[in-house]
Amino acid sequence: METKTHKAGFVNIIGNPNVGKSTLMNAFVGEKLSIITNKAQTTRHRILGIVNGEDFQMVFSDTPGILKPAYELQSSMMDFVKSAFQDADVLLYLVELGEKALKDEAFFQKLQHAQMPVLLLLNKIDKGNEALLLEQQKHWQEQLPDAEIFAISALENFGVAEVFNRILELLPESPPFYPKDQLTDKPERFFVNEKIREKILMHYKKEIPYSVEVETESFEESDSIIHIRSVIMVERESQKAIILGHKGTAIKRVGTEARKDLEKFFDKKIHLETFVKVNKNWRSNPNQLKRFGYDK
Ligand code: GDP
Ligand code: K
Ligand code: MG
Repeated sequence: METKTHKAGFVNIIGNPNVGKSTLMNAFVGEKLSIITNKAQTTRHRILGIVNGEDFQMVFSDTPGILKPAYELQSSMMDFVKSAFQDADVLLYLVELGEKALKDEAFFQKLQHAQMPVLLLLNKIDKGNEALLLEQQKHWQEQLPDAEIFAISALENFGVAEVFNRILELLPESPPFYPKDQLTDKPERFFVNEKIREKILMHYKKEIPYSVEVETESFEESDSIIHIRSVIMVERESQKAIILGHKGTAIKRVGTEARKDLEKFFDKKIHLETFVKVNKNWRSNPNQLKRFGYDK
């Protein structure tokens, strides 16, 4: 009797902030699961993106960029990165062309001693030249002799298919971990929160985006429309005024842009209401952090 084998495993993407981890995961999955901006700390959670084939399931995970934590929220973010080391069947270590080292030495030592295959992906090669690429390949080969190196552009989808094929070869034989029609581990509300946060990252300066958390209080879907109510939380009254803007114009822009993107994401008409509330020092409060899902 012929038995068909099935492969499945966890493919975890790690690296410094802003090297293109979220762009790469979205390229693999073919959906805008992770929000992307040119600012560090855009990604705060570990987000799964699942790619299903007839005889395989690849469970990608996007993680926050590696940093030395300065407050409680950032420590939780680094716990997500640590967990990504533990359950990986294949590790994708993403570096940006021109970069020389990981922002945290301890994480780099973990990489050097990793038990699973490590693919070192040199990203953003669309911005470089041949000489720089050769120099970088040499540098990383010396740093991580056991890693296989690929040159890619996540943004332009260059080299991504080659990496995908190599991962498929490396995946262990296993039944699927998730239902084969599942795309991610996060609920719908998570993507609403993230989309609103993306707009805040894009439109506000300095520490404002880092002081914000978004919580969607209700998500009610009918045949024709989704009604959503979301609260934007800041740490201080002064930040609330900035988020609202003169006559509420700033918050209105966030709401309109988020709604348009969410209509594409959910493929449905959306009615989005946003409120701004002060939640004093939530970033340093373990109970609040738990409430917002920063507990692995
Ligand atoms: P992350 O912080 O590692 O998740 O990085 P993001 O995916 O959020 O990307 C950070 C910035 O780099 C964004 O402005 C992306 O558009 C940009 N970026 C990502 N991949 C590439 C690439 O291959 N080429 C270029 N030129 N830019 C890229
Ligand atoms: K980013
Ligand atoms: Mg990211």
